[in-house]
Amino acid sequence: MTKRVAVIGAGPSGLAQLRAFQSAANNGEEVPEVVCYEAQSDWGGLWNYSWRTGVDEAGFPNHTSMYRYLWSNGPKEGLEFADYTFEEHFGKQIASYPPREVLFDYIQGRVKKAGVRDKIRFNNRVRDIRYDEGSGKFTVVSRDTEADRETSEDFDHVVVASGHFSTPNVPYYPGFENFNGRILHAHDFRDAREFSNQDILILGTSYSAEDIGSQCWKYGCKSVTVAHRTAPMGFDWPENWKEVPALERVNGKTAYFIDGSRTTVHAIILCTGYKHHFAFLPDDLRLKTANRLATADLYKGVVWNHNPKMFYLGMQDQWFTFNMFDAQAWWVRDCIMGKIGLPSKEAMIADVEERVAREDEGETDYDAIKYQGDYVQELIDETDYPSFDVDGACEAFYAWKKHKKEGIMTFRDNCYKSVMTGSMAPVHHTVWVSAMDDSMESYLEN
Ligand code: FAD
Ligand code: NA7
Repeated sequence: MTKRVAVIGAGPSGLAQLRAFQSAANNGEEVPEVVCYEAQSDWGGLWNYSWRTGVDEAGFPNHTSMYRYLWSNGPKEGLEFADYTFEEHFGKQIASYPPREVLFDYIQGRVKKAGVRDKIRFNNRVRDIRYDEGSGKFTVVSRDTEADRETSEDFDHVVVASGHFSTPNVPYYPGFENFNGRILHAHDFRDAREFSNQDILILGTSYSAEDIGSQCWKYGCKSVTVAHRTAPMGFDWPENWKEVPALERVNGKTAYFIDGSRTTVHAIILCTGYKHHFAFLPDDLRLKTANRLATADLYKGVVWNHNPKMFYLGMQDQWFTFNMFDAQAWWVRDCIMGKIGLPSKEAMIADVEERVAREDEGETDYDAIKYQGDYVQELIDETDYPSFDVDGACEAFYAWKKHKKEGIMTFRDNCYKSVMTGSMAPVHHTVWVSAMDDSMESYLEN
């Protein structure tokens, strides 16, 4: 009997899993039957933009956290697929920080070429997964939201690729209930123009805070105030941008900070991160982890220690993205196909402990980038995923960090060399602060 594998989600991680199996089939190997469940009507995960906030067409939580005018927050040279380069997709080398639509197109190009769309059941939201010790199988219950019908099928393996930047972490601060303005989480932010001529307060100091603040500034908000809980971001911000200590409370339209200072704002944007949230999983299968590089309970960052027939992709905090998901998907494929064996449960637990300790030893972002690069390399070395210069990709990230320090509103004007093809990205035709049109057509005009 052919094994059956369920993949939950057709974002970059789930698509990597489909491509990994298709690549083995292309090489003449006998591969399991793969069924990919995707809640949305199209693939691409977060990159499949939706104007919707709140609930989707079927009444379930809307998945995407992406917004208009989003340009890649890191160089594309760090995320390029080793088996499908930007040059192959676009027929030429392109600039280093593509807008969302360009990356969405690139992600789709590879899986269209691989011909895996028929493996995906769109509009199918997985509602429940149970493991039966007796049969050794997982039962996956899904709702087809288009047909308004429930299905239930058995599988030998489950690969969870449902993402973890979708369920917002929403803190409460005293006075929020009486704030005379808009309070929203980054997950529901869609268009910076909504805040033009407004004074905005941002909570958080990570990617969303930096980028949503920059978007609002670029599209004409009056001022940006960013409150930090731990430490300021410390970039060389424009003059109408300030960083202040943690928020204490709000009253009316006034925000009060713990150093006694205050400011009046029209809107508060909570860039306070996301939760690993798996509404469709019972406790014995459900990953509970902080957003970090060494996730809890996952051997090699992918195998669920408590039931190694189950896998998770892309659950780490991310410097590397698309090619890391590939490295994981190829490794999981080989594990499912019996080409890679698993050690004892004790050894798998020890593996996680070692990864956590090693991550904790690192002190800087550079250490974290190298740590994740080494992880990608480790997985690639154990499969036939095309080898690439991972240290070279780390170099692109180091240069990116330096360019951000030099100018937070200019770093996207830099270009880097592809570690896949060796060619240098062209300088984009318009500097990022002046580029208001984020369409693919405009971006490819170089
Ligand atoms: P996702 O992209 O989240 O895809 C998960 C998929 O699973 C979705 O299609 C969803 O509908 C589906 N799904 C979820 N639950 C179910 C269910 N129960 N049943 C069926 N289907 C389900 N990365 C970069 O490399 N560069 C960037 O510039 C960048 N910018 C980002 C900006 C924002 C605002 C955010 C939030 C993230 C950004 N990322 C960026 C990181 C992003 O996490 C990855 O690029 C990538 O999208 C992760 O892929 P994924 O497949 O793991 O998850
Ligand atoms: P992150 O990277 O998880 O960062 C979350 C931020 O939110 C971080 O600065 C936290 O501060 C801050 N935070 C969390 N809880 C609170 C409370 N209660 N009050 C104030 N501040 C808080 O999430 P992002 O959304 O920025 O990035 C996620 C992905 O989206 C990323 O991969 C990007 O590519 C896009 P702390 O430092 O813990 O004090």
